[in-house]
Amino acid sequence: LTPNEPPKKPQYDPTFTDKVIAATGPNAHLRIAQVMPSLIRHLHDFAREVNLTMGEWMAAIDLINECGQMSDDKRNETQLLCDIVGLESLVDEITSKMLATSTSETPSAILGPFYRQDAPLLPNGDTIVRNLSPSVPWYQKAVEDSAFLTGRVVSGRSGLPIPGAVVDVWHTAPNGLYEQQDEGQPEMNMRGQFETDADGRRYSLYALRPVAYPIPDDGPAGRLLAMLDRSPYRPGHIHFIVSAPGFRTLTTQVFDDRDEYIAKDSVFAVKDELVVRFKPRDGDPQARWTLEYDFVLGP
Ligand code: MBD
Ligand code: FE
Repeated sequence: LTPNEPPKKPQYDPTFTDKVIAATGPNAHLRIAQVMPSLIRHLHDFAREVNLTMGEWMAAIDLINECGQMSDDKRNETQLLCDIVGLESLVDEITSKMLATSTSETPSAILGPFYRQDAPLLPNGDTIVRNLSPSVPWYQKAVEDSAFLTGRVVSGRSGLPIPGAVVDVWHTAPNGLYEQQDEGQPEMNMRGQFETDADGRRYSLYALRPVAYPIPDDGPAGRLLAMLDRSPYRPGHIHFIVSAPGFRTLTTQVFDDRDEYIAKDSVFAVKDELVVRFKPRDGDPQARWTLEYDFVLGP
């Protein structure tokens, strides 16, 4: 285009999209035959709406290929790409609204790319901070943010606490890095699983108030954020997967209300019910803060 030329409004072949959809065979898989015509229609409409050029399409192909090439068990760049356009949060909302039976259930939030299975099962009252000594660079911050986390896991239907529920928890160290991103942290640092006990029916652990941190921005997802003039930061958050036999497993996050990034999460996971307030804790040399949080599970 020369600067003053009005944008062209080409007429595209109006039968083309239907022709592609009609190519679906009679033995196509049921769900695929349901989903793909809609995907094809939206992709075609999108390309026509923005007048997508071959050069732009190829740049997108390169970007997606690069996401796949740099992904491994420590980094999932394709997932991150979906996260920054809100797709993981949207799919999480759709899934939970399809399955939820009541509004009393704790809202879900996205899993994110840093979950690790098989975090150690620890006794209630243990800590997930595995290397807290004055020699770690963020020792002082960890002392200031030391926190006791406790609560019940409750049945949404009966309102009764569930014994034997498992709370799988993980968050970053005060340097904003998950253990697998950081050579300086021991294996499974800031991760653990806790079982609600039969008597108190509570989980309890020592952790830290979470800090805001940037999602990895040295790859294609980060470049796209920069082109969008957006920040890579997420508000400080703690991840949980809460499960119990007979109940729907809850994947969620809680967000510290002190955080300035609460209103501008780069992956759009914040929900009001998941914003929590830590309270000062007296007389516990292991923690300056307490968070009490109940998880309500659906059937
Ligand atoms: C994270 O730590 C995270 O929790 C999500 C959802 C996306 C990117 C980084
Ligand atoms: Fe996270």
